[in-house]
Amino acid sequence: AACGDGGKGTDTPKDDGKITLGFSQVGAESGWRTANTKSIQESAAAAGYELKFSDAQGKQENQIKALRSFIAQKVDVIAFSPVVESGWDTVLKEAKDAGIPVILTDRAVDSADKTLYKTFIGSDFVKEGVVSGEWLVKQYEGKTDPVNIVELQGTTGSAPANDRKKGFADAIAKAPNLKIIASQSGDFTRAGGKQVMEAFLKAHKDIDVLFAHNDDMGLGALEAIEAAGKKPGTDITIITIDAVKDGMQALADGKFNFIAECSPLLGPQLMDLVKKVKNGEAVEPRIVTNETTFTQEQAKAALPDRKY
Ligand code: GYE
Repeated sequence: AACGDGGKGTDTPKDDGKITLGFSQVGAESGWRTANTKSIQESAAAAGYELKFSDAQGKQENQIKALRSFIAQKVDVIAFSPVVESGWDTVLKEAKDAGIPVILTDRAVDSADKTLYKTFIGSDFVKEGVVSGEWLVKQYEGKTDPVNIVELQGTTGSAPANDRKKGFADAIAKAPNLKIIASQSGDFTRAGGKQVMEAFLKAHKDIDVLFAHNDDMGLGALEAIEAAGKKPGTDITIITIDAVKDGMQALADGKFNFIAECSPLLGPQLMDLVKKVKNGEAVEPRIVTNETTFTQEQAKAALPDRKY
């Protein structure tokens, strides 16, 4: 110990009682993600936590590296939004062995061992797909003509892509004339949505409906549809998920027809959970976000107060 420091030494990090949270984010692929990152950063600051924030740029290998670095740094709690569902058991076991509690935010993992994480906070993605499909079935109620649907899937292997696809397919199965004629990943980005929609429009002359797993891909698709000389929202019915500002604007403008909301504002609830698991308190294993749906009229009414 250096002279004059009371013999305490300076090489061990001092515990100032501040909670250190390591958070590994998916990336910055969409408006949803930007709002989610902001919510997490702002609420960590408001809670007085030290936030170690890491952006995985859409790659699972980067997330695994970030989690290992959080373990090495002995953070109090790790939270992350897993890019894809599978392949987490080994690193989650490492965190568990190090005695660091893990919270899943936004997206699920498919690990069979549920003791590898304390809780999972986020939306019910299957339900978002179901309400989207049910709305569409209702639009064609009493009609038997074939309805051709194209689908823009989210990131391959991600929980929201898997679950939204399933929920939507289950809901439209009730109307045999509603058929998905093409389905491909646009990776949750505007550029991806535009590119895949261009290919869909070239391959299929008779597209009635677009179901996009998020607003951003729908917004990208708008450009492709307009460039093909068609009117989005009229010639092609468009359903998306998220309800970020740009998506809500497109809905209010009549270019989208329906949005199932998915809330990115997980920060405040996450910070409460972080404190609880740090203190060894019991938490619910699954916390589902509250959300709604929007028609064009509802979007017009909601837009002025929309925060993101
Ligand atoms: O819907 C999409 C984002 O995991 C819920 O990821 C999230 C999804 C969201 O890129 O826009």
